[in-house]
Amino acid sequence: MTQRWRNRPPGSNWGEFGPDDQRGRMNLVTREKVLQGIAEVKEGITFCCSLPLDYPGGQVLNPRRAPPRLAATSREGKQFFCRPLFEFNENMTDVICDDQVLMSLQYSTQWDSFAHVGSRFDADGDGKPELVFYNGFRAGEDVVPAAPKNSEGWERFEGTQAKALGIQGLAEHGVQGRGVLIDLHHHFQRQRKAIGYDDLMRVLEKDRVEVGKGDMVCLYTAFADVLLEMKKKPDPKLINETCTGLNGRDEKLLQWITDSGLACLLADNYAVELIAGGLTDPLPRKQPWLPLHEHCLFKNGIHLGEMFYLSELARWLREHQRSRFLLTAPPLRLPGAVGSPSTAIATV
Ligand code: UVW
Repeated sequence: MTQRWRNRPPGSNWGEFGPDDQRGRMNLVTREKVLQGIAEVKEGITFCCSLPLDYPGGQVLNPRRAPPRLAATSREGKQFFCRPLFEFNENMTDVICDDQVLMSLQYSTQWDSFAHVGSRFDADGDGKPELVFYNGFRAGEDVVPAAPKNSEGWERFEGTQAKALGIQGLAEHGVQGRGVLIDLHHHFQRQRKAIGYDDLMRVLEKDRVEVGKGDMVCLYTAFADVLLEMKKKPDPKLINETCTGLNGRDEKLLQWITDSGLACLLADNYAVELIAGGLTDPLPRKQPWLPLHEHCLFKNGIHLGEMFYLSELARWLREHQRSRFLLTAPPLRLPGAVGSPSTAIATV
């Protein structure tokens, strides 16, 4: 079977960019779109769109994800940090620091690859659901868990591999093109509100924002400001009661995402969408916990970016009555990884 599915999920674009496609809607970020992004550079001002990667702080926002831990590399049992090379050779004047990091790749400002969220879906049409990802790539074959080791440490689940759909595909495509910012914060301030199609259309109309095919759409909600204000000690109550996110259960909104032709969707909030309820809360019928993730990552190959830092960019754009800019937001080219930090830059 060259095609890895017989059934494609309703509302999906599987196969539209080819049976083996792993780039999804980033295929729409063409040379023309890069040039359109560059044409938005008029002032030469750059904005760093990443949080410091040790934010949000602690493990309150997501108990699975731990903050970065830095350590020195070592040689002959001694750390290679502020290490004078005269210890090796009395004629050498160099002093060297080398470090390493242990962190969740999705701890802070980060991209989700299509291997991040799949679905139990009957892709081969045999009446039984499989664990599948975008374009029919399979859990266990293409996106492979670790073989657990007999250890209590970090290495217990070492060796996961997104052989397909990993984040390096996004890095190799190059995340550079025209960014369009939608300033939800200006209209809803820090209200906890799930933004549906009607809300979004009103904002686009009032702010005269147009989203074109192949644009990279950024949502500013001020959630990253709230995180920064909490100085790495996030208040568990406040983080669940503040700022907007998209309403992933609004079918009209999902259809707009499909029809707009946007290439990827990123926000300064936790999950782009507002997550309703916890993992173990009862649900009335079979449905995704993360419906926007399902629509974007699983069905339509639209990368999601989360906890980007957009505050200064949003302020500048509003002051100058603009919404477009050049966005350069590469993830790490780390083979096999599911997510990645991004030290993104917006240039106006
Ligand atoms: C979750 O697991 C909630 O994923 P994300 O960080 O993509 O929102």
